Amino acid sequence: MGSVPRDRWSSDFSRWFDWVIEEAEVYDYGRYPVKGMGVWRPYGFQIRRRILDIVRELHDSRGHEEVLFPLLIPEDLLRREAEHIKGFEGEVYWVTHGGVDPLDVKLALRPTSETNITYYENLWIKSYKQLPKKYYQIVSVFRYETKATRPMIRLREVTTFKEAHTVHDSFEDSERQVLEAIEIYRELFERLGIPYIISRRPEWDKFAGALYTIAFDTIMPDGKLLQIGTAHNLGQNFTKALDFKIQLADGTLEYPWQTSYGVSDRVVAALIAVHGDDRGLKLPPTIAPIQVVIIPIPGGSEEDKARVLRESRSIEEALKSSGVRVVVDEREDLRPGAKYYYWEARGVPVRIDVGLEEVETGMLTIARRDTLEKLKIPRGRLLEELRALFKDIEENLKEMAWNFARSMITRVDTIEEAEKWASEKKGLLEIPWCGREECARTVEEKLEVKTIGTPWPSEDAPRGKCPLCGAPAITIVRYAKTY
Ligand code: A5A
Ligand code: ZN
Repeated sequence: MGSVPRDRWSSDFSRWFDWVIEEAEVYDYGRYPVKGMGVWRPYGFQIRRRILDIVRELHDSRGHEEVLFPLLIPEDLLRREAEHIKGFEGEVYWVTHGGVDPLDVKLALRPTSETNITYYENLWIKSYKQLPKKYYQIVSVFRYETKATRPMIRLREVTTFKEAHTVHDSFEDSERQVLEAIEIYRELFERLGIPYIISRRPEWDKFAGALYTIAFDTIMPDGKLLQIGTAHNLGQNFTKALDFKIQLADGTLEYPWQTSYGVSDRVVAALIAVHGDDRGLKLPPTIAPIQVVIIPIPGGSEEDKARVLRESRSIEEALKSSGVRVVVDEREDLRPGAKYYYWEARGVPVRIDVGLEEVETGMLTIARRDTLEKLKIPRGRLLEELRALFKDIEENLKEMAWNFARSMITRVDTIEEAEKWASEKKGLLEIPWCGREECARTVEEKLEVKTIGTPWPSEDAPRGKCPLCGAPAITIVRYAKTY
């Protein structure tokens, strides 16, 4: 297993990604006259929708309620929380006119929704008895990103922004909520087979307006990290800024505590990136819009052709009625080889070749997209075998992705080793740390990496010293190049 050549996939990942989303008709990017905006094409939309089905299920089952808040936020409201606006100032798109008239109050296209959601919570929630409250919405947000924009990965219109916002009657309960958020994202990434590393972001890289940020990162094929989800404890920062108080159990009035957590289009990008190979997508069967493609192998007389086609359609019918997403590729202008190429690029997990031999022997030839292995399965046992195969493919994809991710993590104790790593290897670097920003900043500059943060949950303090200042290490700290 895992014998697929991955050269292009890993050596020129950005180009591979641009190629695969176009080849598989997932996402059209770069041809629109506005930068940072793309189009979910029908095939990509179906992948996205299946992922969102899981996202919704994970939130709904834990008492979150789906809602929809306004896209526009008046300037004074967005400016209420000082740190928040400081962080987002440079990224906000402003609506300044209604028709030809300048607006009295400029309106922001939401870069995120803490302020307008808190505004409503203040109107709706009066008492601890209504808490905890957990809302989420799946919407577009707009960020005038200044780093290089990339399809799905760094958008200016983030079209698949799931943001959850919660309210609590104590700090302890908001801490419990952060744990629930982490559990939700863990399960999401487990189900998608996307490897993840959980870190507490350093103070200087937390969400603007939060007490702290816990982030999920995955390792892309080129060794760079991609942040694929974040959970923030907002403390009372926004409730104080909006003068939102509730009555506590003891009768006193207090500002409630909040959390927020989000994922985006990046989850789809990660799914594509961590599983793919040089031939294209590899989709887990649970997500694949098409799980099985049947290729009739023509040959011989018109009569033989008709038999092959009849058998192909009959297999299709049988699978369809059992809930398998299946198509027969009956196109006459394409040879089987071209069809293989076409469906491999689209990541269809299982291919069934039906030729005259298969019709006559009742033994079907099956090809797995994940390993490119071929196997023979008797027609009579097809459904059971497929079900087992789907499970196996899903587990294998996950395992291969995790094996790669684990191979990209390096722990060292000295700065010499760290420099050696920087010149030879990619991925995630872990070093003992004294906790001082200054030391981390020095490493960032020396190695041209970003501080990813400290392990979550926190590990026992490593023995030894911060290799920069010699002070006792209080934790491990992580560095990497990032998207
Ligand atoms: N309100 C909170 C949840 C929030 O906005 N958090 S966040 O700023 O960290 O964004 C949540 C997630 O959206 C990030 O972890 C990242 O995975 C994704 N994201 C952020 N900016 C993005 C962009 N420009 N394009 C695509 N995804 C983005
Ligand atoms: Zn130090």
